[in-house]
Order: sequence, then C-alpha cells, then structure tokens
Amino acid sequence: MLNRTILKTLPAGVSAPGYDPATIRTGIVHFGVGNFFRAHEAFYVDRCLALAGQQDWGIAGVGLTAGARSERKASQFTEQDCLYSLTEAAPDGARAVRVIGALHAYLLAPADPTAVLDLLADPAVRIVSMTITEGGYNIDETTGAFRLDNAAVRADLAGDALPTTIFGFVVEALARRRAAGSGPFTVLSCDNLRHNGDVARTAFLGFAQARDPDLAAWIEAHVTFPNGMVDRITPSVDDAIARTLNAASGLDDALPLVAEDFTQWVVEDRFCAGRPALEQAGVQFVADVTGYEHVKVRMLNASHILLAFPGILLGYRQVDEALRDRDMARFVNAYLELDVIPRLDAPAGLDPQDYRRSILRRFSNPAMADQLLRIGGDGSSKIQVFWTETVRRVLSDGGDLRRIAFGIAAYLEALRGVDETGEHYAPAEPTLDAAQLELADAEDLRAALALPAFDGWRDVRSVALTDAIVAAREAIRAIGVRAALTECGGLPG
Ligand code: CS2
Repeated sequence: MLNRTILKTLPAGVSAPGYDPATIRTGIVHFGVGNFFRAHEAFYVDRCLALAGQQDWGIAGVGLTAGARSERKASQFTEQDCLYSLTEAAPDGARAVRVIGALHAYLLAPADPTAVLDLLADPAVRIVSMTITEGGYNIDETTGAFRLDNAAVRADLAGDALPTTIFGFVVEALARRRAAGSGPFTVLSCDNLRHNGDVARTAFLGFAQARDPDLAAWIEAHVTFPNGMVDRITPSVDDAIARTLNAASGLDDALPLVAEDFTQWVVEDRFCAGRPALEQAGVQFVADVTGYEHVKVRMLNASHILLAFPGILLGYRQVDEALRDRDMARFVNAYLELDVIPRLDAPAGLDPQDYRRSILRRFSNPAMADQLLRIGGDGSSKIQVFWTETVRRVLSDGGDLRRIAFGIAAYLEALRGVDETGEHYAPAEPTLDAAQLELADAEDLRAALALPAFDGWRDVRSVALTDAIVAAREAIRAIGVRAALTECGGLPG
C-alpha cells in the first residue's frame, strides 16, 4: 500500500515528493478534495513544499458530505497518509508519475465538525481554498445574491448546532479568529466560475451579513477573495482505470489520479495572510484575471459541454471519441469560431485562435479517456456559467442562434437519460429535483425552458431563441442528432 513508509523505495520511474511529508505543517485548508484539486492546487503546492522555507504550507483537506462513500474515501486517505499518485499523460503517449504529499491531513466534517472549526481557527492556517463546483456557491443566478432560503444555510444561520455548510464553517471560524485577534485568512475559490473570488465573496459575505452585520463588515475589511482561472483536465477514475494506472506505475494506490500534462493557474495576488511561493511553481500572478477567465470558461468549458450533450446522445462516452467524429468537430469548431471568438474579451497576448487549437488538441488526448457523462454532469449549473455570456451577446447583436439553440436542445434531450442507440444512462443533475427532471419529458417542448439552466438570459425573453430551441428538439427527434447538428453550419478545424 502507498504510504510514507514506502517513499524511499518507490518503483522506478515514480517521483517522490521533494521533501519529507511527515514534517510539513498545515497552512492551507481545502474544502472539496476531488480529483481536480488533487491534480491542480495540490500539485502546485507540492512543488512549493520542495523549496527552501516553504514547509508551512501543507494542506489539510475537508470533506463536507456524510455517507458511506465519503467515509470510505476518508479512511483511504488516512491509511495512505493522504499520499496519492498523479500520472501526467501527454497527447503523444508520454507519461510521468509522481507521488503528491502536499495533502497531509483529511477531516470529514460531518464526523467531527469541532475538529474542522478548531483547525480553521488556528492562526497557522492562512488560506482556505475550495473546489465546491460551479453550483456550490448557493447564488441565485437571476438576482446574483446569496440564497438564504436554502435549508442547510438556514439551519447554519440559526446556529443551534455545529455548522454543516462551508459557509457556516468558514464564517464561524472567521468570527473566532476575529474574537481571538488571530487575523483573517484568504478565501481562495478554485472553481470554474467567472470571477470565482467575487462569487465566493458574495456567498460568504451574504451568509455573514445574515448572521451578524458587524462580522460581515470585519470580513469585508480584512479577508481577501482573489479571482483565479484554473485549468487542468482531470477525468474521473473508476476501478478499472485505477487498476491500469497502478499496473503502469507499479504502485498499490487506492486513490490514483490521471490528468493531462497541461496545467494552468492564473491568480490575482491578493492574499491577506501570505501565500506559498506559487510563482516559483508555475502559477501566473496577474493584477486582473478577468480576461483569462472569460477565455477559459467561454471557450474550453463551454465547448466541453457543447461536445458532451450531443456526443452522449450519439452514443459516445469519451471526449476524444466524440471529437474524432468529423461532424461533431466541425460543429464545435463553428461554435468557437463564429459564436464565441468574435465576442470574446481576450487578455493582451492571448491569441484566441491559438487557444482554440490548443483546447481541441487537449480534448483529443486519448490518454485522458475523459468521460462525457462527467463533463455533461450538473449541466444545469454549468450552462449558467459557461454559456450565459455568449448567449447574451449573440442575442444582443442579432447573431446566428442555431448552434446555441442546438446545444440547449441537446442538453434537454440528453436529460431524458437515453441515447440514440437506445442505451440508458443516469444524467447527474445534483441541483434538480424529480419534478424539474421530468420537464425534459413534457409533451410541451417549451416547458423545460423553465429550468434554472436558462436563468442567466431569462430577462431577455427572446422568442426567436425559444422557437429555435423547440425547432432543434423537434429536429433531433425527427431526423436524429447528426442530421440536426450538420444543419447548424460546421467549420473544419
Ligand atoms: C469540464 C472541466 O466538467 C467540466 O465542465 O469542462 O472539468 C474541465 O475539464 C476543467 O475545467 C479543465 O480545466
């Protein structure tokens, strides 16, 4: 089994951490220890920990979900001293395997909320980071405000018991630090959101305001919420993939990971209580991250889901497979070239055409075997974040609505859980209830347009878009996904 005792005898070709994981101290607490965090933030921090004087930046992970799966994950982390292997796979087949030691403690909040609060209140903790998904910030997309009607948030605000939400934990910890005079920590969002720091700020301040306006004012004055653009494709790992990874590395790792060799993190340098020397680990610090976020979210994430919904309906299950389909490639390329790029605010020095070519190359990496169902999962939140801006811009300049309408139609058809080959699958929509999911099956094809995925442009009330979506759904049903897709105008890549 992978753990600290075998670090000196790792199989050939597997790199060990460049420091002793037993001696690092916690400076960062991370909520949401998923694969992306493990391949991205933990990877960068791991590089920092190997530098002189950086050993105070170890990461303690916190899981917020209760249940058997979370408990199993927590015990796997503990058994392995939180170590895991990361295989970086290049499109040409080259691979590098390293053991990451940056995550050195893991707490399951439902099992021991007191320990989580004590940790967050410890002045040694100077950054609280998170990957809690696009929909995890509990923001009402129409008003832009933090939702106080959420049951778990209401319970945390009532304060009768220990917190269960990230908002409850972080704000209570900040209250304790304020009372103890131990100073703030930086709140660092690592989710794929436009202005993820601003969104986090709205969420945590919204919660704090409802709890105690004085505390909210203190947080506003002292806590920083840097915006950041994060990027690294990190597929889910099932048992079969885990076995293949272990067979290749020679490790016995219960939590192996694979990610593409590409990685990027562009962050605003606003850390109120210090930060690791991330600039020496490949992180780019910029004054304003907005342009980078726009490009990433509107191009990469947006075309990822645009590939996922029709791809799933066509019977594909992997991104590289879907992109090898010429009709799909032409469609996604047309969306990027004609719908997104002309309306993009790219930062100086970033060529959208180079970026387009690079994401298509990255998507075709066969070593990723990246799952379309993972990408298309939580489409409800992702559409709001990844498509809204482009939809609004195309609507406002009277552009061609076909590809956007087709993408939305494919999302709604894919929600029905059966593809064109007759295969059933379970669409993962954690924020939708059963009644909302049933809207995708309603006889009236307009009914599903009430779903929250489309809240971001509801105020525009475009009849033309509604009609185009309904027409695209009808076309998908009548002539099939491929024929409907090619009618949208494709462009060779
Ligand atoms: C994907 C992302 O799930 C998704 O929506 O687009 O997970 C994507 O792989 C990452 O953002 C890449 O950085």
